[in-house]
Amino acid sequence: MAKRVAYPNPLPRPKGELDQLRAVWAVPKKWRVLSAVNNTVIGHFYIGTALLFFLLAGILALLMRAQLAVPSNTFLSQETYNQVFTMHGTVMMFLFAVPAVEAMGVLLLPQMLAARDLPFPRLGAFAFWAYFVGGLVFFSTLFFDLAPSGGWFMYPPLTGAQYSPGVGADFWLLGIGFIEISAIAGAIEIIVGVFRTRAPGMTLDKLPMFAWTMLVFAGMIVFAFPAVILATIMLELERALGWPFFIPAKGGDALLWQHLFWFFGHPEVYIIFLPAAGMVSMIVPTMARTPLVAYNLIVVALIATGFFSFGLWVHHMFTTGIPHLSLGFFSAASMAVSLPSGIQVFAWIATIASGRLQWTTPSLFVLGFLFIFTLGGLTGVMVAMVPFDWQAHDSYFVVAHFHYVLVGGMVFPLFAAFYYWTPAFSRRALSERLGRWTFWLMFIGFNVAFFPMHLAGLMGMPRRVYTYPAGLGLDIFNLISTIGAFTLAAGILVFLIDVIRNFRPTLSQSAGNVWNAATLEWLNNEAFAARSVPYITSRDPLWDQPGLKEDVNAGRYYLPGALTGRRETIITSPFEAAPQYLARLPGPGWTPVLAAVFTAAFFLLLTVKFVTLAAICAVLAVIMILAWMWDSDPEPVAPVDVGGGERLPTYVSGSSSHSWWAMVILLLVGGALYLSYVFSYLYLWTVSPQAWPPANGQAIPSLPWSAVSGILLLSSSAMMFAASRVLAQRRLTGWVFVPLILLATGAMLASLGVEIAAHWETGLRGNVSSYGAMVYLASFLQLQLVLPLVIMMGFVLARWLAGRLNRVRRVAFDNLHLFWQYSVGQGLFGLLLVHGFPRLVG
Ligand SMILES: [Cu+2]
Repeated sequence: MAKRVAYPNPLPRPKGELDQLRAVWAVPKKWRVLSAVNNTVIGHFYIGTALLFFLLAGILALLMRAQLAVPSNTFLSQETYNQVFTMHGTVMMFLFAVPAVEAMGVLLLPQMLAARDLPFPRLGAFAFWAYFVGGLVFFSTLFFDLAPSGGWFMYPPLTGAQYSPGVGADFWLLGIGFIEISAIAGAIEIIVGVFRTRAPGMTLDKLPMFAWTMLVFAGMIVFAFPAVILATIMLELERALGWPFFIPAKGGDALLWQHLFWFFGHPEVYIIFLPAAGMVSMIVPTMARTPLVAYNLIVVALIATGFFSFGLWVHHMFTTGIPHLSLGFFSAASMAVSLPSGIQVFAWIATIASGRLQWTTPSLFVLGFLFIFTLGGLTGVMVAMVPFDWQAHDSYFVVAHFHYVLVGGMVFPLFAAFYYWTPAFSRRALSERLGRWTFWLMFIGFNVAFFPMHLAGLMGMPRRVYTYPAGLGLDIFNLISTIGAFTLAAGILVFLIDVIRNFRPTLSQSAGNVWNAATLEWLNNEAFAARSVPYITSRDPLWDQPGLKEDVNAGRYYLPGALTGRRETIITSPFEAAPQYLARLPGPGWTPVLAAVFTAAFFLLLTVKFVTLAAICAVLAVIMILAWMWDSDPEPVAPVDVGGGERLPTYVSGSSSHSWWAMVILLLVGGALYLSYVFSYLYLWTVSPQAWPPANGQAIPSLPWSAVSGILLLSSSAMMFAASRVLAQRRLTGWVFVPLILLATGAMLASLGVEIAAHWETGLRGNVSSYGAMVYLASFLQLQLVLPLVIMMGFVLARWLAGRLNRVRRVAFDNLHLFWQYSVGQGLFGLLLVHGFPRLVG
């Protein structure tokens, strides 16, 4: 093994090295810039789009405040108002908050970690474009009176087919689908990026706090989003096919939706808040000119918050009549989760106290955040008390509470971040003078708008009403709130003027490290991030490692050029950040854009029931994805010297490959989705145990049926293991390999066919009882795995035939194999549950 040398290499760099690096990473010119996949370009698009949705949803808020300014107002009709508040909440949560923090991660993480790019640039581009196209179409439903109107959390039975007959609810259910896909794709990118593309020497205890929070953020997405994905699948199946998951008369339960939704929805609050807290943890030390106090404790607090936030969802359901013991547990847990947030707040205060705070615009926004968020936390403890919540539930008190938490906890830190990081990406910093105006207008406007809502709520004003009669004592609070809302909007207007006047994006001539910050994103960055990848020995490298910046710029560290003539980044080990191999990355291309457009079109066409067109778009989307995957597993070349005495291989397969990591995370998403299914199955059984299975002769299929299905699954698993062995042989034996994988595919398909036929034979139907619906849902979820498996199998076969798959170059097969064995496991578990459980309890 090569000796690791951490010192900068004093030898002069070869001529033309920097020019070649620039050429390889060049951003496409003019309109072709849309085909860029580089994180800096995509990051800018991403943040711009998130801001656009923030403005659009903000305008909806102003419409609502205009309507509520005076009693008995007729500015908006009731139906329009319902659509407006539903879209305001949905757009703010799904199209602004989550994408905005993800966008900050995409833009900042590679620079912060001194990676050239994120590990899957095309996946990142795909995630962005799916969000951009789908989000805009989804928003425009408002202009055609087709927008959903059942509230952003879409409770059935209001959103079921009976009470929401139009396509509005379908737009929500399918329209949110691609946003979920986009969020999960981004989460995979971020987890693999943080674990595997850090600068050499940047061990986990030297990770910038923002990267820590993005890691927890992405991990929470992996486990929280599947619950809402399953819920949307179920409600859409109920609306489209009549499978009665949420209809009590047929054994369903509307509360199941609430459990699934809030199992996602509560962590969602922290999914938004934690990255914002991470931004604050970066800004505070710079502005106080001192290292962050209690780094380790903050990391523990972050992980604890991420963990505990999954145990609180029932506090959104205190008024639904659940047992008192559960109420006590969830009430206590809801109060306990304020402790880790408290740790962070005290760590920031201690950091500010131990340094000398510079009174800049980012500092102002941080202080504004501390004030507003703490107030929101205090009202949070109030509504965590069950008896108080019974009074305040569904009133404006709750509206005030969660706006203090979300706007205080996320929007103010985000604006701090805009002012803080602009100099790293723009020729000029934003104006400090306009920034102060922005801050004070926003801070005063926010409090004037939302503080009176606490009082209106306590006086009995309910949420989601489009008007109220005069003389109840609500008039004055509402008028003040409206004035505050427009003041807040004026602050954001000043911000936009500032951006237009001063923001000049650049990839090489930024204003630079104007705050004298300590972390690597403040090195001289271009499209490829820093000129060379430094060896890190400190948590605050630009403060503690003298000469670092000069050595990095002179190319004296790792990877000073384009060593294989392509885009590349160093993949490091997950904990110690020791260099492991050189990953070659793709350049610009249209396939991710087109794949995203077709994916969004698929979901939206399905909504308006253009099934054929939707199917065509799905096929086109798959073709585009396969086209980009085709060159994403490039041919291995000889190991290269990346500098510092480090010779790295250019190709690895197995568990150290970064794409293996991505697949494992994807399977965790699948597992979380399936666990949500198991929860729903058991939950509906407790609701109607007498119908499990129904007594009307629709028995469970006889044992041989179940056994055949299981044996087919097991044999397909065995054949894939055998195929994997064959592929590892030195002598290529295609006539064994190809039949093996084809037979495995046949067995997998047959197993699913047998399972569905067996239940159909007994006369069981999905639309008659919740039991039938749950049985067929298991097969539906299995089909969701089998379809991609068949497509991936075709892809692997094509690569085999084209000579792109062999003993060494086998990542495509390994990924398929992982996915395969997972699907076998899920299928077997499903058989045990669906065939075994009713026998056990029946
Ligand atoms: Cu909550």
